[in-house]
Amino acid sequence: MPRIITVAAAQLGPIQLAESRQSAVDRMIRLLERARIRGVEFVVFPELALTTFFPRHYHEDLAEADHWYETQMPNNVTAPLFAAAARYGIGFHLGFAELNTEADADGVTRQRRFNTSILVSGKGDILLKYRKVHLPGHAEFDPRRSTQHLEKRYFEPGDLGFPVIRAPMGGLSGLNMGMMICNDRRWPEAWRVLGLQGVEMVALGYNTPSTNTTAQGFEAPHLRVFHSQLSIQAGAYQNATFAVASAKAGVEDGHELFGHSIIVNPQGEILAQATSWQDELITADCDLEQCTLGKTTVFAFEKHRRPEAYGRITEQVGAIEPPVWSRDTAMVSRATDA
Ligand code: CDT
Repeated sequence: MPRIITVAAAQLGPIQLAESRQSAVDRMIRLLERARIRGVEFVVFPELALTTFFPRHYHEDLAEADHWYETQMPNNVTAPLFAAAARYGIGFHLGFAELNTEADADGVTRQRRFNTSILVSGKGDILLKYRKVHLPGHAEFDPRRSTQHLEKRYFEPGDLGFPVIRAPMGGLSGLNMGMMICNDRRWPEAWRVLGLQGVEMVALGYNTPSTNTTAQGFEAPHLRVFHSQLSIQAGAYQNATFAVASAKAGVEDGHELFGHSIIVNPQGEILAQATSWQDELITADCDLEQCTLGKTTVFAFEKHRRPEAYGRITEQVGAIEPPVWSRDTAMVSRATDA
């Protein structure tokens, strides 16, 4: 029985500061309607899809930013999106800011803020939640930047790891699905943790500025898209998985996001790519059998991985400079290698 699923990246054009969540949800429902006509079974919406990319706006008092977050999901505003998806039998991925109030072991309530995404089934059930691990940017206002990127102020690093679930999706009784959010795509460790759970489909939302205001001339704008696609294509290939990467695009609050949403196969090839800075649906038929080649040959992890050589990946955060070469260190290194 072939395992084929039709998927879409539902790119969103800009959501301006004053645009309401209700309007963003209406736009997403229109994209779902187009998805239904094209026979799509799973749709990926971007990171922080309900509002403008608010981490570019500085609030001294964190509480002043609380209106950007969702305290429950679904809620009154997003319920129509869940209902539309269930009506059409289409599963979806949605990124949003999560404000969670919880009591710690001592009974003290604490507010926790995460950059979150969820996978929702074609029946409207939340199947899996992920909280962004790799938060880019900075925590304090940076006067040298023309665009602030305050994710480290507004979110704490995700505490759920990189989970994968075997989920019913479209006509398939089970599909191994995982998520990452924006900056995560640049980290091979994130892909490999998903790969080690047999992931077959990675849903990924992003908001990436077209220019890096701290690059000081070392990163031409065309390289920004190149680096995004390089990371997604390499991650998909090296873990033998499909990836559906959906962007926010265009000029939002005066700041440009580069779009270029893509769907990638397990060979690392781009199957579909957005060409506008608007709301745009790109689709592809994904034959999951295409994951088998990589998973059973070059990237048959159980045969070829050598975790005993990868200790630094989990033991160390920053780079540690190597010893300076000398005849003595060369001898030591030969002795250690032997
Ligand atoms: N949203 C997000 O993670 N954006 C980052 C921009 C990094 S520039 C500070 C990205 O990796 O695309």
